This record gives sequence, C-alpha cells and structure tokens, in this order.
Amino acid sequence: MPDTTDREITVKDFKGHINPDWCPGCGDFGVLNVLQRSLAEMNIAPEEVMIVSGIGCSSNLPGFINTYGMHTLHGRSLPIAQGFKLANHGMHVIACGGDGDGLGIGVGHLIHSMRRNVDMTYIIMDNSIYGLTTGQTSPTSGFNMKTKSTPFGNPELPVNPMALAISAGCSFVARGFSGNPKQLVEIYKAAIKHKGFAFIDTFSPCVTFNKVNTAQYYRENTYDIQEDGHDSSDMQAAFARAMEDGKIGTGIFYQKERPTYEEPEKETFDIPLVDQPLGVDEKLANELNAQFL
Ligand SMILES: Cc1ncc(C[n+]2csc(CCOP(=O)(O)OP(=O)(O)O)c2C)c(N)n1
Ligand code: SF4
Repeated sequence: MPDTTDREITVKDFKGHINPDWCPGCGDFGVLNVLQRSLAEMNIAPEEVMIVSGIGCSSNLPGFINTYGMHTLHGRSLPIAQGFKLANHGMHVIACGGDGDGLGIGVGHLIHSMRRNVDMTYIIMDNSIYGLTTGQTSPTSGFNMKTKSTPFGNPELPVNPMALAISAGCSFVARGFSGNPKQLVEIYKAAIKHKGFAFIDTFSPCVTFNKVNTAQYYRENTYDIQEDGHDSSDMQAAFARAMEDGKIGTGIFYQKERPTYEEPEKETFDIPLVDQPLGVDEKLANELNAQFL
C-alpha cells in the first residue's frame, strides 16, 4: 500500500509515456484529460492508482496515463479490478472501457459489481458503437440506427445504463459528457471520493464510425440535472430522470453510501493482503509461481 502523498501532484505527473493513437477528435481524449485533472486536483499520486481496462479503443487508456495499469480481456475489467482492490485495498482502483465492453460482453460482471459494492470507480466511455472493430452496433446504439452490422436499422432497443445501475443497487450512478470537462471533473472527483462502487457512463463520441451521437448532438441535447434541482439521494427521482424521453440528463443521478464489500475484511486485516506473509515457505511459493505464472 503506498503512503499518502506529502508532495504536490499536478496533471503533468499523470502524463503517459506513449501518446494516444486515438483518431483526432475522439471523445476519449477528453475523458483522459478529465481523469488526469481529477486525480491531480485530489492530490492523489500516480503510484496510488491502478487503472484496469477491457478491450476496445477506449480500453487503451491505461497505456496513455502514468499510473499502474492493466489492459485485460474484452468485458473482463471488473473481475480483475475487484480482485486487485480486495488484495490491495489501500489503492484507488479505476476500471474503464467502452459501452460494448461494459454493457455488452461484460454486463453480467457489471450488474454483480454494482450490488457487491467494492470501493472502486468504473468509467464507461460510451460512444454507442464498436469503435475498435470499425463500426458495429453496440448495446447503446439507438433503435433503428444504421451501422455496419445493421445496414437496415438496429432492431434492438438500447440499454438504459442509468436505469440499469440504479435498479442493480449501485451506490453512485452518474452520467457525463467528455465535451463538458467542467462538469465531468466534478463528477469524477465525487466518484473517486465515494466509498463504494461508483459508475459513470460518459458520452465520448466516436468521430470516425458514429455520425449520429456526435459532440454537437450531445451539446444540443444534454442538460445538467443538478442545475435543474435534482436530489441525488432520492432513488425515485433518479429513476424518473433516467427514464426521461428526449432530454438527456447529465450529473449525479443517485448516491447513497452503504457498507462496502471489503469493509468487514478490512477490520480483520488491517494490513492489505499483498503485504501479509504468504503463509507458505519461500521454496513452495517459488514452485507455485513457476507453475502458475
Ligand atoms: C471475446 C472477444 N470478443 C470479441 C472481441 C472483438 N472486439 C474487440 S473490441 C470490441 C468492441 C469494441 O467496442 P467498445 O467496447 O464499445 O469500445 P470502443 O472501441 O468503442 O471504445 C469487440 C467486439 C474481442 N476482442 N474479444
Ligand atoms: S475509431 Fe472511434 S472510438 Fe476508436 S479512436 Fe477512432 S474515434 Fe475514437
């Protein structure tokens, strides 16, 4: 577990060693910048952060930020991120990836993570398309939307991430837009501060394969629910905002702290599991490592 930092952290501390290879104008640049700003403004040090992703353009993010990171399998960021947090509960753990990764192949993990309430943050970079595989329908593509895989229009209704999260028992549910960094930085900071599983669906337009859900579309069709007087402690009001037709609310829909999954374990183990003695001698540990790694 890292020591709480006693030095001043700036955005520069989070600059990665590799420049992002996202298409110019991709919304994911905005998410990366806001995440770096949020961590710096909270004076969290790079060595205190673990970022875990799945597979997709958005899931390349851990390679572009100076923290610990792991680029895992498609739809599998959450089991790995939760395992990491349980073994090393002193770290800030953030999972990220696309709407295909989190709401398609990974949605089973998402639902159980939400009700389990491990203390971590999960950012979906939602572009309503499969970007990396060049433009197929995703779980948040609109009904009737024409994509490479649905040339005659999408016959499926989209997932409603806010309603799904509230009903799954998520203790922090929010939505933001990469083109509104002022609001997004406040949402991310609140999510990282939140004790429990914090979920932020972040509109992050794909400029190459989605000509419908563009930055201009979100600028014209979103509004700030907090500015509109929304009370994020009221679950019924959060559902009503999630089910709104036409207007797209952004902000913190619902937040209510409850005991995290790891809290009882923390009381038993003041020392994180990674810092505890292995319980087997070094020879056996080395043999097991050789067998499994
Ligand atoms: C098990 C598995 N199935 C399918 C794929 C192919 N695949 C890679 S990324 C991806 C979806 C990408 O879309 P999304 O998660 O929304 O991320 P984006 O690229 O839009 O950021 C798919 C289907 C894969 N890598 N692994
Ligand atoms: S294909 Fe789309 S999601 Fe992928 S980097 Fe380009 S703009 Fe971003």
